[in-house]
Amino acid sequence: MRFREGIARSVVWNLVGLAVAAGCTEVGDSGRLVAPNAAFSQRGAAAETGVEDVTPPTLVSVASSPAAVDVTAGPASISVTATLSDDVAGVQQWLVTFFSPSGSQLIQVFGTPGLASGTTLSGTFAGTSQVPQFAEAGVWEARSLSMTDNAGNNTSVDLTAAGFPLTLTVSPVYSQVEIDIKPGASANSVNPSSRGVIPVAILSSPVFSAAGVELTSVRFGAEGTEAVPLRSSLEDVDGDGDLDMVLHFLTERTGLVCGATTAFLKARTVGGQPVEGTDSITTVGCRR
Ligand SMILES: [Ca+2]
Ligand SMILES: [Ca+2]
Ligand SMILES: [Ca+2]
Repeated sequence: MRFREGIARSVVWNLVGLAVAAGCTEVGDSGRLVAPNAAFSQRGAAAETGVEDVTPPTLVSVASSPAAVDVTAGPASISVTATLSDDVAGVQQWLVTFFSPSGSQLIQVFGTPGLASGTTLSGTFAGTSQVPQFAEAGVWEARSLSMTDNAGNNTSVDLTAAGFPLTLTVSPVYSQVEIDIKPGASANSVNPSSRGVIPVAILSSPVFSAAGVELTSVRFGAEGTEAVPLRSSLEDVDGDGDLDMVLHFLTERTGLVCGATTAFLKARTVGGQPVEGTDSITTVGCRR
C-alpha cells in the first residue's frame, strides 16, 4: 500500500503544479481543475487585437459527379467537390441538397469539413453520398449550397444564380414488356371522361412471367405513373399457353386526355427489376 500512497502523493503535487501554472484559483472537490480566468483572458485577447469573424464562407466553384447514375441493381455513389474560402475562422461544414424531379425525395452531400486539399481558409472540400436503389427516376437538381464557418457564420448560395447548376440524372433501366390494353380488342378505345375501368394485360413470354410483377408497384396512364390497379387476375388472354396478368384501372385516374395516342404501364418485378410496356389507344367521346 505504501507504493500506492506514493503515486497518490505525486498526483496531488502534479495537480497543484498544473493549477499554479494555469493560474487557477481553486481545485474542486472532485479534483477537477477550475479555471474561471482562462476563458476571460481569451476573450480579452480577442478584444484587444480586434480579431473577429462575422463573414460566412464564400463559394469559388462546385461540381458533382457522376452526371448520371443507374440504380436498377443497387445504390450508387455521388460526390460533390466544392472550392470554398473563408476570411478568418475557416470552413466548418457545407451541404448540398439534391431534390428529385417531384421534390418529394432528397439526397444530401456534405463535408464537416471534408478538406481534400488546401486549408479551411482556402481549400477544396469533398463529400459523397448514396443514391438509393428505387430512387425516383429523372433529373435531380441541387438548388443551393449552404456553408458555415467555425465562428458560426452561415450562408446559402443559389447554385443556378451562382453559375453552378448541379444536376443528377437517375435512371433505372426498364426492361420492356408487352402489354395489351383491352385484351382481345384491337381498337383500344378510351373515353377520358368515363367513370369506368380500363383492363390492361401484362403478357408473359418465354423469358418473362407476368406473375412475377409486384402488384403494388404497378402504375398505368399517360406516363405510367398514374393509376394503381383496382384488381388483378392471372389468365391466358392471348391463348399462347402461359398465364398473363390482367389489371383494371379507373379511367379517371390515368391522366389520359382527349387526343392521347399511347399509354404506359410501369412496374417492378418482385426481384426489383423495373419493367415498362406501352400500347396504342384511341380516345373517344371527345368533342371535335
Ligand atoms: Ca468567416
Ligand atoms: Ca388490345
Ligand atoms: Ca399468355
